[in-house]
Amino acid sequence: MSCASSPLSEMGRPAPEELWGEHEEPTDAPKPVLPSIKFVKQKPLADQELYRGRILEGTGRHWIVEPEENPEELLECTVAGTVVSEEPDSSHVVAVGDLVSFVRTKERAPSGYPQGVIVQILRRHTKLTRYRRGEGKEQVLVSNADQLVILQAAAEPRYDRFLIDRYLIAAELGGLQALICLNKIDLGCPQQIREELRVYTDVLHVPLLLCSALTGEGIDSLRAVLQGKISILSGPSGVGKSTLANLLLGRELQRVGPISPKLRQGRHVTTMARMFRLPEGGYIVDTPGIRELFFWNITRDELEDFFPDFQPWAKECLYQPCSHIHEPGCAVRSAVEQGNIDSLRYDHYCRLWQSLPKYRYQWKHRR
Ligand SMILES: Nc1nc2c(ncn2[C@@H]2O[C@H](COP(=O)(O)OP(=O)(O)OP(=O)(O)O)[C@@H](O)[C@H]2O)c(=O)[nH]1
Ligand SMILES: [Zn+2]
Repeated sequence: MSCASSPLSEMGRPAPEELWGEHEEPTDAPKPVLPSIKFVKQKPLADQELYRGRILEGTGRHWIVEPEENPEELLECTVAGTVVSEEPDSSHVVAVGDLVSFVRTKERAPSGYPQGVIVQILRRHTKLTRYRRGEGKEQVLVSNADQLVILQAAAEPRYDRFLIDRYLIAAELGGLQALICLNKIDLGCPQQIREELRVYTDVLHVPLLLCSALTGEGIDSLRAVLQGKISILSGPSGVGKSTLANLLLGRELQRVGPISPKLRQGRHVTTMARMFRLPEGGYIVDTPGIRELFFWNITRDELEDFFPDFQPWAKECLYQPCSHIHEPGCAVRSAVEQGNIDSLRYDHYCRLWQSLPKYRYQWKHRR
């Protein structure tokens, strides 16, 4: 196969033989290498053309890949026995949102899609993760998204500020922009809600969007912030996630994907995220089953880093470092008493602090 015939070369990317070092280079020519590859066990499928694509959904073993060169043609892929990964510590080798290199195979999958084999996972720019208790490893739920849309409702169910605070931490940990979207505004009073959520907009500078999937209010603004971005929609059951997604996609969102039920094995299938292309550009990621809980690999000492609203006062605490829980002369607690720090945020800090281990190694033994 010549370089000229390779679709990857045409797109300015290394041809497969360059990736795997297949052909002999003149000794004075610089060796083409991919940046920061952590481990390569052997050369898999060395003489086949490599394509790039994005993982839209999967079962843990089978993955739907949207090829870069033709997003309309989806493939069902498995993962090669030996895969080049830039994320070797992650407990899931492949995650929804991953950018991958794959080779095509001749057969068609039972789903009717063409088939392929994933041979490389590119570095993840962002990740929404959950900590897997007892294993000491993170589980990547969605990678390479731009923003986390914290979906809540004005009522039925009324927004949950503890959940908002935990999602904000998850976003910060994963390098994602956070955005609070409050649906069902037809059931609430916008002024009152804006007032109650003022700490997020005015102190933490998190955008707040009020909308109603029922009346259409605020939907254009929501479309505008999603356009061209990869946005994870996350929120508790009943806030209107599916209704909003249907509205944004202009079609019924199918909660069950195309991969045959027989292949849907493994304990994480029910929590698998799915990614959908928006008509106006960008993607939304549906995250069923991961609405409530996040466990993450942080310790008590690190928690205050996720509460930037405490920072101006934390410097003034008598003891340094200060947990802001029990030490005398704590300026953070004084600021809460004087109304300078939102008291509910402080309550949530205390609840989280209690639930976190003191030392990182203790995460491994938590159940
Ligand atoms: N009043 C009002 N009701 C809404 C709105 N959006 C959705 N609903 C209703 O809220 C209920 C829950 O909506 P869903 O879209 O199923 O919510 P969900 O978040 O996907 O819930 P799960 O499927 O359990 O995850 C449905 O009865 C919707 O019709 C809204 O903007 N206003
Ligand atoms: Zn303190």
